[in-house]
Amino acid sequence: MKLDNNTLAQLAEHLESAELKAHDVTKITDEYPDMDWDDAYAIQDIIRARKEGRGNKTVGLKCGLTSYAKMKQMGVDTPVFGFVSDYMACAEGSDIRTAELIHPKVEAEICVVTKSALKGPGCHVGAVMAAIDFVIPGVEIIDSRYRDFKFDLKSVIADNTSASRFVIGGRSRRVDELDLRTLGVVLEKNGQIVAMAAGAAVMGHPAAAIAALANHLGARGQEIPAGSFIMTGGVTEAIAVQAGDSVNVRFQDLGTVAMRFA
Ligand code: 0L1
Ligand code: MG
Repeated sequence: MKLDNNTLAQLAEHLESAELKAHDVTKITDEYPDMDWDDAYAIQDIIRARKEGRGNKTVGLKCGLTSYAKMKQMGVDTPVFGFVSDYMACAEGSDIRTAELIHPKVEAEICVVTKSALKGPGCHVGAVMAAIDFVIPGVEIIDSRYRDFKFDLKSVIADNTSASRFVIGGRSRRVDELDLRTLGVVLEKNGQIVAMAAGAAVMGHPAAAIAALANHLGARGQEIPAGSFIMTGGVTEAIAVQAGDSVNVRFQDLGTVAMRFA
């Protein structure tokens, strides 16, 4: 760790306040170029503790920057991990209020709920497949607090990987009814197809993203508990949205997830 506890707490307050007040900030590594990966996750942990301290429940874990399309879009090569809170969940078909957001983008994500715990190191796709209870389609609305989505990996980890809103819809399926690698996803904005991909776009297999999450947590002495909701990361690049847009994502064998931006 390169930052002291006061600085970590102050940066967490700075980033969470930007989220809750919907205003952008410059990336924190501009001021703290020496901060390390542990500092970045420690700031994210403080943001999580602040939310939980106010009574917000942490309702899921997220993997980000897991598809080659997203890595290319953002110019990075490493997945990142974060969490989602109860107030971030939006009902399928609902209006999402853009006034509460800075510059939202949507991502189609294959999500799962686990039935047993997963613990790294050494977690692999087979262990993850055995631990998945069911698969459910989702859309994440990311909203980096950094001006123009300009950040580096440490800054974005501290900013809880741009987590903002998410919508779960469609239908859930048992994992043995699906081939997660060939599962097709078509993302439409205002009736036009704007992106499409298959599950294998996510690290070759969406379960590989969950294994990476378990190994990341394992290195910090933590695990993925049974019953966890996990978002495996956008299968395509993220698509910018604004008030008036409608988004419809068709997931092969899993139905459609739809929302409007108001
Ligand atoms: O969920 C994600 O893939 C977001 C990761 C953070 C980077 C971004 O804001 O695009
Ligand atoms: Mg995402």
